[in-house]
Amino acid sequence: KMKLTEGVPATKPPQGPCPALSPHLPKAYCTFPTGGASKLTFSPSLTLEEVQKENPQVAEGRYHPTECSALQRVAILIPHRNRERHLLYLLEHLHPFLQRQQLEYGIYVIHQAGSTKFNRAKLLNVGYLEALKEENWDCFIFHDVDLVPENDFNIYMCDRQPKHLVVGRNSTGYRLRYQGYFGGVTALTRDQFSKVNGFSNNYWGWGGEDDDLRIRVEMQKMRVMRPSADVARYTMIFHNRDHGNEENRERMKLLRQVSRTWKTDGLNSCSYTLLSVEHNPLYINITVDFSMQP
Ligand code: UD2
Ligand code: MN
Repeated sequence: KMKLTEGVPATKPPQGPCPALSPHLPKAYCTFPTGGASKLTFSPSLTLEEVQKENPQVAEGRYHPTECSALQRVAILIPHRNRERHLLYLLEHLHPFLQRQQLEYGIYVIHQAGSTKFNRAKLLNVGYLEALKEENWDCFIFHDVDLVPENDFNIYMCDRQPKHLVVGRNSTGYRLRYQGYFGGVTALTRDQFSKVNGFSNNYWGWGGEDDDLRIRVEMQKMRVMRPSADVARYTMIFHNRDHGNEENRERMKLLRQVSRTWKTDGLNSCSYTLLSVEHNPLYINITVDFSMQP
């Protein structure tokens, strides 16, 4: 009789891929309407140290499952200025959320220095370019700092088409704001994003940049897809319009020109002054300045 251990190497066998549906997701998805969903709470006394303690497996903003090899390597890109509280709440919820989905991921916060008008889209272009310098990420999630996902089945992976992850949020009665709405949180593969030449760099202040990206996507004959409404739910942490992010009055004009400008305005023309790249325990902080164009 052969001994069972015979021929078995002492080292661990190579890891298989993670399953299509993570075993860490709640089992009760069928128990509508609460399956996989949670009522979110935000504690005003929460500190960064506490969130760090809760996430010992995260190192320098990155994590990968140890039990299997993740199906996608995902970079989360968060445009940021002067929203420290929101960032803390988002980190608190996002790390465990992404780990339950068995993703390999890195969280990048792209911080705009100075007081020039805020430029969300350009910050996200910077995030894409800088993140690719340190890892060949498969998938990019462009993520507002103040949106926290409520349902574990809202999967932070890319698909065959660009994905819009926000159907609804608390402040708008969880309904889609309008048909072509593409704001808040979107997921595009490395190739989908480079195919559209990224975001436009020319939207200063609030509004329009998300619609511009949707037009780029449609011009490449891609189709925006969305998870179902019961899954694609977010809580937006309450805020007023920020100083330095006043409504962009040029946006309608810019939106009419996309078909003429997209090829020369985007990833291939994104110039910026990189001030620092810091590897913090829970996120990678990239600080850029847009006031002095190099
Ligand atoms: C909507 C969209 C958002 C974007 C914006 C128009 C949703 C859920 N979100 O958000 O994706 O298209 O309209 O530009 O529809 N930020 C800072 N500091 C600032 C200003 C902005 O960090 O001073 C960042 C932050 O990540 C914030 C995001 O930019 O979440 C969007 O700005 P907002 O939250 O003020 O705009 P909102 O909620 O109307
Ligand atoms: Mn917001």
